[in-house]
Amino acid sequence: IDLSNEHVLAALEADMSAASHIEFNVQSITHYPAAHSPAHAVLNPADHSDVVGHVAFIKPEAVADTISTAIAAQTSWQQTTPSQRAAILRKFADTLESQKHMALLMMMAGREAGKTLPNAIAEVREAVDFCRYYADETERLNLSAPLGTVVAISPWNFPLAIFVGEVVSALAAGNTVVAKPAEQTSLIAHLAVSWLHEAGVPTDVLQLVLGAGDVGAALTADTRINGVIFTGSTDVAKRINTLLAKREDNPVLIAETGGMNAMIVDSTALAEQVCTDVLASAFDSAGQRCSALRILCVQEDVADHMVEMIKGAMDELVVNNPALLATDVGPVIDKEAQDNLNNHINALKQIAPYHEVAIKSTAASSTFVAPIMFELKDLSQLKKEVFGPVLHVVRFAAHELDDLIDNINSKGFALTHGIHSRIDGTIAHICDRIEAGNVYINRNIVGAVVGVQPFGGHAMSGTGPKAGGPFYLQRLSTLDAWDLPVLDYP
Ligand code: TXE
Repeated sequence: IDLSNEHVLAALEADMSAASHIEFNVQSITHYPAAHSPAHAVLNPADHSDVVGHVAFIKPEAVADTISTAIAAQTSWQQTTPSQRAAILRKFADTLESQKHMALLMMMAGREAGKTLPNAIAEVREAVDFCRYYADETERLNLSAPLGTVVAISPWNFPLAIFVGEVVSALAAGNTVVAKPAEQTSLIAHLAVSWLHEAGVPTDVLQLVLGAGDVGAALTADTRINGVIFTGSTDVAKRINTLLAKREDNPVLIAETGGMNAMIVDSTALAEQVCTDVLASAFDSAGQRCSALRILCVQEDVADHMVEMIKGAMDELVVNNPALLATDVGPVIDKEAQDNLNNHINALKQIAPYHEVAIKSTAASSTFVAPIMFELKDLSQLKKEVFGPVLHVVRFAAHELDDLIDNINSKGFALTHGIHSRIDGTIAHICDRIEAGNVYINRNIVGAVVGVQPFGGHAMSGTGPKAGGPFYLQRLSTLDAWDLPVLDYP
């Protein structure tokens, strides 16, 4: 969708506002509708007076039946050809892209997850890209030896893209799937699964179970499952890993978890470019991306200038209801996230200078957190992963570069980092020493660019293989890597 085209924008706004008054009432999509708790209301994080819908969670003791259903469906799904499965995924991708469906998804990403309009579009686009990429991949690899039944557990911060990416990768490889989206974003996941069924995935091949961590725990504890695809916190990934490691049959775990991502800026960097990239990397999606920038390291001779420039740019950020076109930063997902962030922010305010953005929203009840930049003495003042619009700046002298990199590495995460420099030698040196899945050079830090730039980390950030890359589907099948055609990947 071209946001610079007035006609397209007007049509989209009309579609979105027509959809914005709908209340969605959903429960899991399984063969066992009775085993649900009473429904609870889903509130728009930007304005709690907007009730988006009602969701009934499945009872944890009922999930064993969904696994039995998925196992019973394995044979028929396994007998489909890669091209038949690919055709279904492409049909689903076309559905997502049609204006009516896209407007509904964007409205839902805004009302349920607090996404701004550009973020909501990016979300739909990424989901579409995952479908088409994994459709192509299953045909290229001619995949016909799936793991069996895979559980897909996803987070709320990319409630459509990550959810769809996990589900369609497992389906493309020929697995039957039980999908559990984050408890905060059941509604958008429900839309996606309904449309996957309409596109041709049988309802027992893909089931949707709605619930919180106890439901995820029950699914992953079922010893009949053959694999888990998980995106979320490092703590939960460790728990799932412990469960699966107890089994002798080696179930597969693909986990994508957190990060403490840094950008190193030396004195040769282009200040304006750094400023633009820092704002996009740290505050886009209200900082709720595993790849978001948390630590900005600026060489001391340019630090004053750079920090002043970033403060000026921060003052231009519009923090408001994401339904408004002018909004740059929306709310954080819920009260718990807001409280966690406020605890971190209030503690740091006691010991470090800061610059904070004003919130424009006037909603009586909402979960906004003002974007904030702290100037830290050193990295020891930042103890854990922070998941929101909080940027931490440290200064370094040229001779301290290696110590700085060691300090960043010692945090234990290895997801995404950035470098801004005009010296090739410096860039190569940092790339050599820094631990990361992806390093972004002289640009903003982003996540996956499906099929072009696979995404994922190691150490506390994940297990690999990288999402949207050529080895992902292999991990979801039982074929050995060397049985498969090799792609000449750039
Ligand atoms: O995670 P949680 P959240 C990371 C990000 C941050 C976190 C935010 O760094 O730490 O995700 O998401 C289910 N057994 N990334 O707070 O709590 C839960 O219901 C099984 C990294 O939602 O881990 C939800 O569906 N499942 C990233 C899912 O796990 C359990 C991209 C995630 O919840 C469970 C996005 C249990 N015991 C976010 N407990 C990347 N690296 O790509 C909870 N769940």
